[in-house]
Amino acid sequence: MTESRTDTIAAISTAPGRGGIAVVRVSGPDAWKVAEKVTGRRIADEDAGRFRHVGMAGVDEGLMLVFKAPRSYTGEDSVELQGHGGTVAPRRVLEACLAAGARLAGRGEFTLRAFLNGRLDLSEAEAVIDLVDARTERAATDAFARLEGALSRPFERLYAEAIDLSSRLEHALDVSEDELPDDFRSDIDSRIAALAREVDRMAATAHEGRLLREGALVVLAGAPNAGKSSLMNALLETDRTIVDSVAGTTRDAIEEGLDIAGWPVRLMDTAGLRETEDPVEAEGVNRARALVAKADIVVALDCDIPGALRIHAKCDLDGINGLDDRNGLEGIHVSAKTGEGLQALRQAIASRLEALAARGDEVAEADVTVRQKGFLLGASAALARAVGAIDCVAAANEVRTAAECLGKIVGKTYSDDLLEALFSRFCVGK
Ligand SMILES: Nc1nc2c(ncn2[C@@H]2O[C@H](COP(=O)(O)OP(=O)(O)OP(=O)(O)O)[C@@H](O)[C@H]2O)c(=O)[nH]1
Ligand SMILES: [Mg+2]
Repeated sequence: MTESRTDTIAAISTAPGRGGIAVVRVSGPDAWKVAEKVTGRRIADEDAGRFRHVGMAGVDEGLMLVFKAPRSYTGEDSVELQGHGGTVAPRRVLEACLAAGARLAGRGEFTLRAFLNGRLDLSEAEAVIDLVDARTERAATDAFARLEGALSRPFERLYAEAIDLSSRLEHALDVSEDELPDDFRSDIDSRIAALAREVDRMAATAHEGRLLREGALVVLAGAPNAGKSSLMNALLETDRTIVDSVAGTTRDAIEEGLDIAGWPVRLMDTAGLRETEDPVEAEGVNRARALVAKADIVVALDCDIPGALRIHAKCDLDGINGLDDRNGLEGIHVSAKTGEGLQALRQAIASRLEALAARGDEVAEADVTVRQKGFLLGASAALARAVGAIDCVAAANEVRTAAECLGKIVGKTYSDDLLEALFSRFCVGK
């Protein structure tokens, strides 16, 4: 972040590795000059928005797409050089751009410039990284809605209201009390309280946001040999974890990502719950208990765990070898061996996730991030203090604090630290 924000930057914007094409992006005041040197072609205003077939510094050939400020992703003059993919060709094109005067871009620096040039606000910039990171349809839909301003609009409204309240209170400080209407304070207080309710309502949407971005933690738990590892493998459709007829096979908790009805899920296989003398297994059991406590959803195999989704495993064995008396066969009947009940289990997990994410009567268009929630809570606390404040001076101070918190969400006010924390999550080239 200490780098200049007005020089010309370049980076490979496509994923590394084998691929059909790769895109080198150049942005900044000298972007066109850099591209002219690399391609040996003159760029004119009429080239903006057009592809041209070009050679690239004797190392590659491909298409050049020219953007003229402010009509580009960054809001600056930009060029995309689309050459052959792979490891070497794009790197050589990038090196040619650096030799022609560009600087290697830092993480998220193209998007940072887009923010600094007013092309998007901070909540939209966060949506960009979440869209790139999205692992499921649902997560991508949420991120795209935010990129399109689904959160920016309500945040702008809250910010504008806080600024208006703050300026009214500050105006009240400049005039004598009898110039103010009788109900001035009670009016302002009820508007502050209404704003606080709005802020709290938005903060509450962070929960679904977390489920979508980090994935829901779904923990398989039960006695040794209950069939947890087999069920994990069946849900993943791979042989991810070791299965054995010896009780106490799994010790470490094993995590794997999975898409269940569009929800990103972190599925965990755990050690069978029992008292044991073996210190390694005992540690595994402790970890399993901790995960059960932390889980968004616990899938309990033939055992009772409060709040858990109970299932009856190995149902293919029912009626064979006198096994049909196992714990009353409660819950969804599932067999890792035959696949019976797996779909019903997925559906049950999905509907629990829906319920976890639902917030009363109203479904928000998109959900706030953890960063945004922190500022919303800061604003909420300041507004609560403002309502009870002894005089207009104190109230004005608190409302100003709330406005600053809200301003940081969209980037009305920002510090280098804030930008650094946000954009360091990006990859180079975005
Ligand atoms: N018939 C049948 N056998 C199963 C099924 N699921 C698991 N088994 C068998 O039950 C035994 C234990 O399975 P695991 O998946 O290792 O059980 P676990 O709960 O992970 O056991 P620990 O890791 O020791 O706690 C193995 O011999 C599996 O082959 C099933 O759906 N049907
Ligand atoms: Mg196991």
